[in-house]
Formats: sequence, structure tokens, C-alpha cells
Amino acid sequence: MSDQLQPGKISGGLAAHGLRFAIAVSRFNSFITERLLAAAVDALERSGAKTGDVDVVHVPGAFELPLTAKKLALTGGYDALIAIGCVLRGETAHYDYVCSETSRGLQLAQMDTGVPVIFCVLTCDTLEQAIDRAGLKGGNKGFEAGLAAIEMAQLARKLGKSAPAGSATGKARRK
Ligand code: INI
Repeated sequence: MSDQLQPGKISGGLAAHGLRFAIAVSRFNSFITERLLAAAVDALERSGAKTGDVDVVHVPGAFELPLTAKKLALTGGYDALIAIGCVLRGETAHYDYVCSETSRGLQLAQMDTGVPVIFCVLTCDTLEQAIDRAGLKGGNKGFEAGLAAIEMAQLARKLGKSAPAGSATGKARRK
């Protein structure tokens, strides 16, 4: 028996028909991020999303993802967002600042707006580790992010979107 048939259990399914998504993707390490993007779009479209229901926004680096995600959420036009980036450890503390602020900012974006923001930011020590996670050898985290976005979009509709009073999110398209 599936989860959805059991009384008292609430879950999001994996059908993307009628849902709208935006993907914010960083150009930094685009060799990796464009592959994550392609897989995320593939997951959405194979699950029923129409091409016109998926918007893609490019930003310079992972650090710019949180503000972009929050602005996209506040348009009220999306059921879920995906933030795609790839941060590779260098020789300085820069990596730590970019990783912590990106993850913190993306969490804040979804908590502040009530719109799900899927975290698809690879934080790797080496390029090899990133390659392994971007479908060049095996699995692709972008595909997983696409499925997570659909599930959370459906769940958000079932549970209701929360929106700060007076925000644009309050005008979000609802079915
Ligand atoms: N941005 C990334 O997305 N990945 C990185 O590995 C990276 N490194 O290593 O520096 C990176 N830096 C740029 C940063 O995200 C901002 O775009 C930049 O600091 C301008 O705000």
C-alpha cells in the first residue's frame, strides 16, 4: 500500500503536471552546474512539467543564489525552486564563507517565504568529487533535486503556503 492510501499520512507525489518551477543556477564551475541543471530539467519534464513551466535564471556564483531564490519566491509564481551551484575547496577560507552563507541564505529564503527551495549546491573538496555527483560517472544530484522539488511543491500545496503578511507571496497562484 502506498503512503498516500494510509489514513493520516500526508505526502507529496511525483507528478509535475500543472506545477511551476524556477531554477537558479550559478555560472561558477559551469562545467558541473550545467550538468546538474540539465538533469534537474530532465526530472521535471519526465515527470510531466511543461517546458514553459520551468524558468531558469543564471547568477555569477553560489553566493548569489539566496537572494535570487528569495526574489523568485516572492514573485508568487512558483510552486518550488531549485538552487544549483558547485563550490570547490581552495587554499583559503573563502570556501567556508561561500558554503555557509549559501546554505544559510537558501534555508532563510524558504523559511521566510514558505516556498520550497531545494538545495542542489555541491560542496566538494575536489573536482573529481563534483564530477562523481554530476552524472559524468554515475548518479546526478540535479535529477534528485528535480524529484525533491516536485515532492515539496505538491506537499506545499497540500499543507498550504505560508506567506508573510503583505508580501507578494500572498498573491501566489493557487489551485
Ligand atoms: N562560487 C561558486 O559558486 N563556487 C566556488 O567554488 C567559488 N569559489 O571557489 O570561489 C565561488 N565563488 C564566487 C562567489 O560565489 C561569488 O559569486 C563572488 O564572491 C561574488 O559575490
